[in-house]
Amino acid sequence: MTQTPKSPTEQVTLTQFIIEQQRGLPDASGTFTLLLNNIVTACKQISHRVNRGALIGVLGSAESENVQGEVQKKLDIITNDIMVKALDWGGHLGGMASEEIDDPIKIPKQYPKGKYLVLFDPLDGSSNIDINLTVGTIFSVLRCREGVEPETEDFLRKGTEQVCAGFVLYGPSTMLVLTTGNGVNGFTLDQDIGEFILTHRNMRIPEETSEFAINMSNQRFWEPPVKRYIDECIAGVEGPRGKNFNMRWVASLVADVYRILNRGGVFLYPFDLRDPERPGKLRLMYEANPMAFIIEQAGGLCSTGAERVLDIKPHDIHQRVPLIFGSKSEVERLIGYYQQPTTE
Ligand code: AFP
Repeated sequence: MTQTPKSPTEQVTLTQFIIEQQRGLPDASGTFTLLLNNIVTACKQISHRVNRGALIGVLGSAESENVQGEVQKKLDIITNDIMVKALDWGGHLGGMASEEIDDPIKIPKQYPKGKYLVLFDPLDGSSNIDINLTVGTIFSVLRCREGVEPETEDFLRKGTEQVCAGFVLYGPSTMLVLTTGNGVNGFTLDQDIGEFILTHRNMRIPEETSEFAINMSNQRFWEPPVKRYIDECIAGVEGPRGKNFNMRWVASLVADVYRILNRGGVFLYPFDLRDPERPGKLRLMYEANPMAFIIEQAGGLCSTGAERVLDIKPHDIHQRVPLIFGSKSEVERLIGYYQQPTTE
């Protein structure tokens, strides 16, 4: 998708875009715009830190573990703090949940509470940070029952209930990809003026593709439908698909999603047999749900293989799920393989 640069007078900033989208909605009070503004401010701060990297001593391990038992990077902690500090004071939120923190984060008593909940992964792909690859922040916004102190239960809602989902990509450019349930739009941070500018209007995933993304080192643990699908891709022009496929795996979900939004493809982090207690690697509330909302809004599909991700009723705020998404025809094919009786 090539983008033609616009002159400054023709450019649409993120704030202008959101205000124009919200205008005309009967119950829009401007609160959502302010909330989004705070998320974006945090992401600009994160972008700055990621960009400065070793110059400001933020790379490397923090020698602590997060709630998932993963070793935290210094930037996992710094970015989590940036998100919390940018969001807790505004009066728009009833509470927050972070992939890095065990329990939901309460709004400090001195601040008013609002009608939204935000869930976020402050630095997705952080194992890539020390090798200067693309990382990102993912967020998901839900409505909150007004006047209540939200408990974990209040966050455990299906992905279909999201009012907004987005991610910011810290790559060669810093980009924001956003949906409020009315298509997907991409914004590029103009570092000179500190504003996100609309550069990718109405992003659509191409329906057909010949590119797949999966961590091949887990091959021996895959279930038969995934083995079959990947074997057929690898067989190329001589195989049942009759065409050659290419493989890409960044190991940064944000980067893999962004590629698929632009040029199609299919991404798989499926259930595998390594640890039957762990149904997948990616987290439903911080990764799968927001990405599923974006992917579906861009015309793609997102499934566990057995069910639509957005229809999963969560039981744990840090729950993991299998994740398969991308170009519609490929995901439909995979779902079809899951529905067929296995021969192995
Ligand atoms: P980190 O945030 O620990 O780097 O994990 C990244 C991630 O959650 C997601 O962004 C990738 O798609 C996936 O893990 C990569 O997993 P593998 O390292 O198992 O390939």
